[in-house]
Amino acid sequence: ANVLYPVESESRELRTLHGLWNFKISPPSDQSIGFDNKWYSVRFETLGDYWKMPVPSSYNDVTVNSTIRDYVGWSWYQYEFYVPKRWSDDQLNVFVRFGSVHFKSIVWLNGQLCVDHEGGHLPFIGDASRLLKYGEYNLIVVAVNNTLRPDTIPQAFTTFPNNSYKYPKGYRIYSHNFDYFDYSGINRAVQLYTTPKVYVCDITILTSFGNNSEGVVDYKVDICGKNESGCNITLLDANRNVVAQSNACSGQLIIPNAIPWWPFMSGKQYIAYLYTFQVKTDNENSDYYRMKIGIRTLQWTTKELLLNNEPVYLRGFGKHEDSIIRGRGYDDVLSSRDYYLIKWLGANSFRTSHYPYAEETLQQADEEGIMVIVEAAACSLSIFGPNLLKFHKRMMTENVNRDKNHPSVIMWSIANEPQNQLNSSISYFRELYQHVRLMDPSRPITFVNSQQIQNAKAIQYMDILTLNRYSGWYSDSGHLEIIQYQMYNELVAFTTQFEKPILITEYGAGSLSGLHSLPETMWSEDFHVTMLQENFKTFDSLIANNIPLLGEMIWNFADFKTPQEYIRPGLCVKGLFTRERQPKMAAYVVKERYNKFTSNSAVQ
Ligand code: E9O
Repeated sequence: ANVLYPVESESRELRTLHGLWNFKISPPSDQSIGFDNKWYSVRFETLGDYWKMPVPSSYNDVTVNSTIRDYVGWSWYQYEFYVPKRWSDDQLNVFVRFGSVHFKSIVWLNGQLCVDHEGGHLPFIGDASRLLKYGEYNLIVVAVNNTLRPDTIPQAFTTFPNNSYKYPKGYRIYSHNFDYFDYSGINRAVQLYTTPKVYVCDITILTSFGNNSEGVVDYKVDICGKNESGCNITLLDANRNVVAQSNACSGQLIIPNAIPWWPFMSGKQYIAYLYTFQVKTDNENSDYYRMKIGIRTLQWTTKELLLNNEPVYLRGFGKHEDSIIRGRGYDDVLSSRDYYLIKWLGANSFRTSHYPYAEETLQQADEEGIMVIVEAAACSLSIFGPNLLKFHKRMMTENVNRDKNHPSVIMWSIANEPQNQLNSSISYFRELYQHVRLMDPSRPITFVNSQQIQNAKAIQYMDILTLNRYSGWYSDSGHLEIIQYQMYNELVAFTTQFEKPILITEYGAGSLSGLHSLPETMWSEDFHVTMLQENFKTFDSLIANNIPLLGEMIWNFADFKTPQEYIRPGLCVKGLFTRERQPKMAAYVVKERYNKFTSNSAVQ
């Protein structure tokens, strides 16, 4: 798998294709127009009618046009660029790489098919070497289709209500069961990069510690290209001193007195120490590739999650990639701001609800020492079948390949809130679990469950019970007094029945920033605060009574956009922060709690 994050080096050049692309949508009623009129080789300028669209960004909220905002179908992007003549050297490969296009894409370069891919939030690569032109403009065209189906991850359903009384003929209704706005388009980096013909195309790292606290790095480097090549491997510490070396493409590095990767603990000595793993291919025209790694171990039992042999307690939340105007478009500024806020809160973790986040975000998690549960884009699956399973497996393969080397990634969540009492879902999740387990033996696997205990069936195959619970909000709305009783008893029931530890992956309340009421009522900031505090008390008594609780994650870090509906004011307002990333009252209460913890474990 050739998905290594593109980096520059002595042997590689990298450039982005960011900026204003030309953009067209097919009329909703004529989805084949772009294909029929060969938009993949026609400059939109010559057609007259087109938009300018920034890349990377979701297209939905950039314009003032509601058809574009709500668009479901084929949209078309194109961009023109020059490349340096030296890239025509036939000793080089040139790849074009998309960090994420939502959802399905077909890419043409100079009128020729380059690559296609189905599935958002994950990178894919096309070989541009033979297709590029030198000394004249190159035209790249991307056709994007954001239509989800019952057999895609995630799922959506298209129906034609055959009801002439209410709807005109051919009227289409498109619906899905998840509550986030399905931002579409070229959401992440588009990069061109070169490599030598023989090049490093994959690296797999597994770390551990020896008996004398030496670090052990088991590694495997895949070399692609025609010729066989050896490898020169060097491991550098943060001061760029060489701490280990090898001449084999796969093997083991031993680092005396290795410094472990630790999660962030405010005010403490823990550091998220990173080494640099450097590969030089051992041939005439060497390729150089460098990647940061952390040395840490991960274990799980029926009671604990252990990082470097110490129990960890997760203090965090679920997030979204979501911001005004750019939607799910990756943005360094937003991502950095979020990490400042995460650390301000004293949190040590988050879940990438409800899809894999940008690679840049995970790199920053490695650097900051934030533990991440990487979740697949499988939110609210409701019907199951072989085609869906096949798709889901492929998504997991791509996801694990992409993220397997991050020390920050401590768990795979293969789905969020699926129906899981159905027989079809039970065999589905057992098989999916096995698929991921074979690829990655080193991390716990779960899916997030929102069902009542009597309907929570497929979770029996997971390593951890990850639960979403909304006592006082979705059930017994407004009844703050019942939270402790319900939460305590339910969590005890779950862990007793399944003999596994519990992680709360969602709880919380919606609040409108600035709305107050005393005594508390739903939607006020006051209610939000008390709701969280009632849950805090529950967690503390569970911990005090040795109930295996691995952590607490609030829904959500920040307010985020939802589809239009009458139960939400355009946003899910369960954020600790507003969508503008300013704190609500609840954020201060969480900050106070999360900073009380004196270690990475549950000790306060
Ligand atoms: C998924 C998340 O993306 N969980 C939902 C969140 C929400 O507030 C959504 O934003 O809609 C909560 C699911 C609650 C399930 C429990 C329902 C209990 C009904 C009695």
